[in-house]
Amino acid sequence: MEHRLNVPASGAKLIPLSTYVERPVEEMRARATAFYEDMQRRRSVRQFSARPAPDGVIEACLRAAATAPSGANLQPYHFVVITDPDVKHRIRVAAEAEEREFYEHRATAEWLKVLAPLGTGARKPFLEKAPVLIAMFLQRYRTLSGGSKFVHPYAHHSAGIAAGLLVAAIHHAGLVALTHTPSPMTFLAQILGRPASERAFLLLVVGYPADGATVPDIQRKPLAELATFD
Ligand code: IYR
Repeated sequence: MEHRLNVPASGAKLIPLSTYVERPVEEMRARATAFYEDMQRRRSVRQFSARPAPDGVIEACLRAAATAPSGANLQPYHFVVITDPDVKHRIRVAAEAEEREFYEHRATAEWLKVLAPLGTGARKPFLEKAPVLIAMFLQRYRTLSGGSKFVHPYAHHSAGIAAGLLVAAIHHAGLVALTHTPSPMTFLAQILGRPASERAFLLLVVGYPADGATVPDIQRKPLAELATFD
C-alpha cells in the first residue's frame, strides 16, 4: 500500500511541520550545553522580595507551559494567578495549618530526615510576601453532554510536564519560584472556588528573590547516577 504521510486513517487534518529548525551539529551541542548551564542556575527560593513581577511575564510563562505535550492534546489543567493580598493571606493561613499538622504529627522520622537539609518548617511567610502565587489545578475529567464522565487520559503526566515547562519558563524569564505542595491541598480549590472535577496539583510561588536570599547547600545527582546508556 502506498504510504501517504498526509492522510491518516482517522481523517485528521495534518499540516506541514513549519516550526522545526534544524541546527548545525556544533550549534546544537552549544545550545544543549548553554540550556543546561542556565537551568543549572535555577534554585528553589523561599525568601522573596515584595517587588511585583513585570507585566506580561507570568502570562508568557503560562503560554510556554501550555505548549507541553498532553494526553490527546486535552491540556487537562487550569492555572489561577493570585496577586490579591487577601487571597494570599487566606492561602497562607490554610497552608500553614496543614504544614503544622505535617511537621508536628504526620511526618515520619524518614520524612523529617530527608527534609532536614532544606531547612523547611511550618511557617510559610513567602505565601504572602511573594508578589504572585500560581495555583495549578489538574482537570481530572470532563462531563459529557449525557452526564457521564470522561476521565482525561494521562492527566498527571500532562500536568507534570506543563509544570516543568512553567518552572523552566519562569527561570528563563529571570524570576524565581518555589514549587510548593502543602499536603493535602484541598483548601486551594475551596478558597479559589474551583469545580469538583479539579484537584490542586501545585502551588507555585513566584517573584524576585529577597536581597541576600539564601538557599540550601545541596547538590544535584551526577548524570551517571541519573541515566543509563546502553
Ligand atoms: N510540604 C512541606 C514539606 C516539604 C515536602 C517536600 I516533598 C519538599 O521538597 C519540601 C518540603 C513544606 O512545604 O514545608
